[in-house]
Amino acid sequence: MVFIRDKKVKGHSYAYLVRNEWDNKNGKVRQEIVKYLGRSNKVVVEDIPIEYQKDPKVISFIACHSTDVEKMELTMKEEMLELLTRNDIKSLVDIYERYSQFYGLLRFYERLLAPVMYNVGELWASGRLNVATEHICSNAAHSLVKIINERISRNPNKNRNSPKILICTPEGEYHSLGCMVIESFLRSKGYSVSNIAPSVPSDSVIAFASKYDPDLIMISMTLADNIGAANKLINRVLESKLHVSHILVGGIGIEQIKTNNQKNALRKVKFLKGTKLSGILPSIKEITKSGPKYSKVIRK
Ligand code: B12
Repeated sequence: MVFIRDKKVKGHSYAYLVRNEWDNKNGKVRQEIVKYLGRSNKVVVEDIPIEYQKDPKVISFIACHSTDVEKMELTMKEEMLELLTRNDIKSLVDIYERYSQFYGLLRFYERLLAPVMYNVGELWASGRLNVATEHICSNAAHSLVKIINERISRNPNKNRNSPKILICTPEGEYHSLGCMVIESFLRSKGYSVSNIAPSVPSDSVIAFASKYDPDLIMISMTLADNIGAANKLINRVLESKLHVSHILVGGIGIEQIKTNNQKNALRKVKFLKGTKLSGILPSIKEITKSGPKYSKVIRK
């Protein structure tokens, strides 16, 4: 068993990788220094001998002390890509647990899972990853987020004053991981969320929403080509008798699209360009800040 000892000298912390060895002669545990690692806040995974790099005690020490977290994240992203291609869900959950216990769920999605999936897309687009392996990666990522969501549902953190949210994609849009990730994060914050992605015809969205009665609808668009379907859905929601106060549209597919902000503001539609996961909660809070009971637009 190894651990990292933190030794203070003249106000500075220095780290030593230490191994516990059983000493048969003395009948007790002996501590042996494996490696001097230098200043504690500068220790990175690469400083650790390879056989100990995945040790939870080592990872947590680096996470707590290192100012060079980016290097650790880089290593974790490489590891995740490899695990996704092998569909190794157990090890992916392990990385999620190791990372999120220090940095939280939001950062896990934003700094590890999403960038790794974007990388999968680039590797596929440049012919360095075949379609089958891309699909394996996507399926494995979905399985991981499903497990995380099940864990969140077991420890609900319901906030009765928060708006009810419906997440969907326009018809023809099959990218659904972004929706699952948003669902996961909002649920962890106590929101009541229904995620009906991917690709639901507008009529079915309206039919479902009439029963669920959401305060907000979030539309996720990954392919710019789906703007027609997204507009159709927006118009159908606005024409319906749904009590929806706002429709938020986001996802990488809206980046290149020209939007008429004035017209959209009147229609209570917001295109949130460049909004990552961390920007979603502030956006929701901004439009619902008028009070906890949160005024709905009632259309007759
Ligand atoms: C997995 C994947 C697939 C899977 C999807 C499976 C599934 N059930 O989701 C499959 C294999 C089906 C697929 C198919 C296709 N794909 Co694809 N796919 C991807 C890939 C690799 C990852 C997507 C992903 O999971 N991202 C991770 C999530 C977490 O990120 P996200 O979706 O962006 O969501 C975040 C933010 O955008 C934001 N957000 C999202 N929605 C919303 C909504 C609101 C309101 C807000 C505020 C914020 C917000 O928050 C989210 C969380 O952080 C991407 C690569 C990429 N760059 O995204 C390519 C990619 C999107 N696909 C691409 C293409 C071309 C296709 C196909 C056309 C390929 C083909 N020829 O068949 C088809 C189209 C299918 C369809 N009609 O939808 C291209 C799109 C290029 C473009 N610019 O148009 C990409 C970019 C790959 C590439 N580099 O070329 N794909």
